[in-house]
Amino acid sequence: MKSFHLFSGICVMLGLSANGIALAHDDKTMARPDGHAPIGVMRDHGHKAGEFMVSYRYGDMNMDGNRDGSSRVSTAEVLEDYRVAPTSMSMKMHMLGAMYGVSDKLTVAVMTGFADMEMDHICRNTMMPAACQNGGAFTMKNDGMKDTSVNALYEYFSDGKRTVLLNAGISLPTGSVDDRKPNGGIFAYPMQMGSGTYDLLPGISYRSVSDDWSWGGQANMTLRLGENDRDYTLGNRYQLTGWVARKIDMLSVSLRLDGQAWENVDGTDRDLAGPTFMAPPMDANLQAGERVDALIGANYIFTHGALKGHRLAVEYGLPLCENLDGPRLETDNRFTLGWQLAF
Ligand SMILES: [Cu+2]
Repeated sequence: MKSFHLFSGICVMLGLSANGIALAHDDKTMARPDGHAPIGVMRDHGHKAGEFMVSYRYGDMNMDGNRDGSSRVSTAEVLEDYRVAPTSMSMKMHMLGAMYGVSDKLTVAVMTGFADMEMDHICRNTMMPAACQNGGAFTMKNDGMKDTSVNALYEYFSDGKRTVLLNAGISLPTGSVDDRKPNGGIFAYPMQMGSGTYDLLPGISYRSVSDDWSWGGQANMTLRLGENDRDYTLGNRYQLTGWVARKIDMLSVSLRLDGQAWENVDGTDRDLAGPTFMAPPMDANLQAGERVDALIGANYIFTHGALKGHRLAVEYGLPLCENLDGPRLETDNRFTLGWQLAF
């Protein structure tokens, strides 16, 4: 549980070296596939004055098996300390975005989404709790609206090839934090839809293009303000990502490293106060973690016919390293499919 700092160095270095490559060198002409970052990256580009863009992303993230620190732990080991162990979780997300160029330098972007989550569990014995009596295994499901972000993206620097974009955003608590299970109990933190707080979203993106190549990087944070009406604050999140893309006509393929770290919950949901917990996700002190993912992606832009101007993109990623204040479910893969249209 506490081998965190040594490991964080490795994770951060992986993240930094990726960004190091990116920091070497934009293109105002968005009309190339890699004029936008890989689809898993948001708030990476601005628009010209008066230009609109709408987007849709489908995201799928799968977690399977538990991890404590950087080591795998078996379900049996989790059940030594808890009556219930999560075994897997899937999250499917539908994300909608709109962007508008207020001026050539300033773009506003609004994003919201809907998520569908499922978590499978196994019980230590089938007597307790009531949900366990059906063979010792059960599935919890929740779905709903996610938090909504409003962002101002400002082009701080551009020489036509290189661009630095600053982001100032706020996340609005449109996602619920008081969803309940069929038995009336409150869902644990990872099964809630939102943060319940207004969160600041500062960030900076860099992008550089050459004839056939482009590369970029982005750093951003989610800083929680105050406490939600369930008496807690989700941990802040920090993200550092860097990518390289190769343009082949109207297609680009990309490789990306994505480092993320998130802190523990501050406070506790008033119905999850402890001191003992039936399952790890209910413990506010077992929420933090960090992960570095490697992702491969492709962007395509249509330049002719009825679909002219439409963009399609995919990205698939696997974790290279992951360290959790566990035991917690580990992430096994993530997938994003997206569509974008500017007009
Ligand atoms: Cu856009």
